[in-house]
Amino acid sequence: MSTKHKELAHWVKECAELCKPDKVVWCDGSDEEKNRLEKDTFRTGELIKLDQKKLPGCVYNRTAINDVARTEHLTYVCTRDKNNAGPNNNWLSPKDGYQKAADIFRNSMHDRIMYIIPFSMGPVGSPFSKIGVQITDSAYVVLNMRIMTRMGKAVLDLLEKTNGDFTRCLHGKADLDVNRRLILHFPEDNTIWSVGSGYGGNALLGKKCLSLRLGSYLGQREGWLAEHMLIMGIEDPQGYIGYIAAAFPSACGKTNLAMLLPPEGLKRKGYRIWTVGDDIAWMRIDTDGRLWAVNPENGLFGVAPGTNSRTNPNIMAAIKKNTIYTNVLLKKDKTVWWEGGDPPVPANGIDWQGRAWTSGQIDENGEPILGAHPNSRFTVPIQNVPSITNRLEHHHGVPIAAIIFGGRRARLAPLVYEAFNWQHGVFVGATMASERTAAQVGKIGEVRRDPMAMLPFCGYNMGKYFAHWLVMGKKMSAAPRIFNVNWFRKDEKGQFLWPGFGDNLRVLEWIISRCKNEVDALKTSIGNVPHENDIDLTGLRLTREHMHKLFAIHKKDWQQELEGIDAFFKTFGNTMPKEMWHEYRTLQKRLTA
Ligand code: OXD
Ligand code: MN
Repeated sequence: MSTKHKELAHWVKECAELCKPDKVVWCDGSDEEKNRLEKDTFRTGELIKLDQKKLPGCVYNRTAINDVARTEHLTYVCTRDKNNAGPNNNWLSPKDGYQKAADIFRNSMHDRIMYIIPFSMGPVGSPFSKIGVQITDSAYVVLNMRIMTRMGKAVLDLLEKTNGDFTRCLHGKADLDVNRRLILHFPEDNTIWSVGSGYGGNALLGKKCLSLRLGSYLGQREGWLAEHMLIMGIEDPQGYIGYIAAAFPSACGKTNLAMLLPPEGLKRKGYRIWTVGDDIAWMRIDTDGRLWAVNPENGLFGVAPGTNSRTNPNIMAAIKKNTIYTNVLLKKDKTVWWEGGDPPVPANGIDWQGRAWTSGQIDENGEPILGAHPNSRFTVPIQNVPSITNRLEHHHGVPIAAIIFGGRRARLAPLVYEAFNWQHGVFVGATMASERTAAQVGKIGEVRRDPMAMLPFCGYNMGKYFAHWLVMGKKMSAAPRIFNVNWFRKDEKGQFLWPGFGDNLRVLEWIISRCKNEVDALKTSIGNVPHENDIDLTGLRLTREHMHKLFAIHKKDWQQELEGIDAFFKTFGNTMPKEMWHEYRTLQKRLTA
């Protein structure tokens, strides 16, 4: 197989001349291809076949030990003008970027196969979808792209038929050396180069690189939004489905929320949840003045630790077949386990680093030795999820009633509050902050500002990104309402105050009622909060005092927060829209009133 698409053929030739693979293979997406790739990787040991009776179609992978998470310090936006990348991105000039990466790519694929993967983010052929072609020397990446995107012959046929444009995505593992690793975005050339890593977020270029970094850049130019958001529908017994899009920093439970099961106490109400996406939303304004969202992906790349039949029964059902497990514990019986997984804890196994592991082992510092890496993952087709929407292939997507922002804040933010209007909502999103998790390299627990959960993913100057959000709001006659939630508030003893998981539906119920104008709210200095009995707590044993703690607004803490926001906003200089400073000052006033 090759291609009639002249530009594509030319680009592939150029990349082959740079990387010098043994062989070029065009991926068609067929089952035959999948079987062949799996066989090859079983032979080389890159993948391990799991027990096909217990886990049909499932395979296991271990990454290099130094290659287990996104490496934000090695991720760059390469624009001609540095200001366009903004203070939120590492920057290299396109010339330097290409040169540095080319030095690593050069001859890096000798004795390797170069795979060519045509893929579509969004339904194939939809005017809202974007086509990319990823080149990679990793069969593991091909197998992941099969799950995460729509890929293969249908996409290439379309590209040839329309002689269309495509994002050039060049990926190579090179020597997996962290000192020779770069993840580069060239938005002005519609190009992504990633070298030296095989980890999902760095290597599956349709996800963070195309759908968010290049996507946000394109969204600003073309008048839409590419966001780090889950999309879900909440259907009430009358059949009304309220769709929400929600942004949380990495590893804050987006996947769990997107497919939650109603808690016992709310079962009588007969809600059903429909999962549309767990990580990325592309949103456009339609002729009805509302915001409509599609999930451009076709699979989930979820964090395994902490996932179990209580926290997420839907995903536990989904990952029983056709799933790729990465860096989890491999059990003797060729099944898998991870910390916080379903019991029983296995007595032994092989850990994510390939070492013999026994439960209860501790290291020289007395810390438990983990069987699974904290950022170990499963890659699973979205169609496996029992709660999957039937709207996945609608190019139009679903109408969004509410946008939700959230983070991990042990003290500050109440369980839920609603912004006064769109502009205030943009401020709420712009001031999001969270404690760092294992999905990013760095110190776990440290608070970092992460506006709209897009700090690592906004492909251009974030000051301009906030301005774009403001413009989008002005264009809508029926804009979604904006809320903030915090499932992670703790008491004096460090215990979580809110049960989370399925019980989060209680908060979503209030949010939907607000969108339908069914309940009033209480105005506070930071936003509107629920009246005391407006969150249905049936079946939960939470005292009044407990709820007060969940909703307390400590002015001192908020004043301190303002200082952090001030310093953060200032880093954007005069690209920070004046409306954001206006919201800052009015919040300051309300807090001192
Ligand atoms: C992810 C992330 O993998 O946000 O989705 O890191
Ligand atoms: Mn994510």
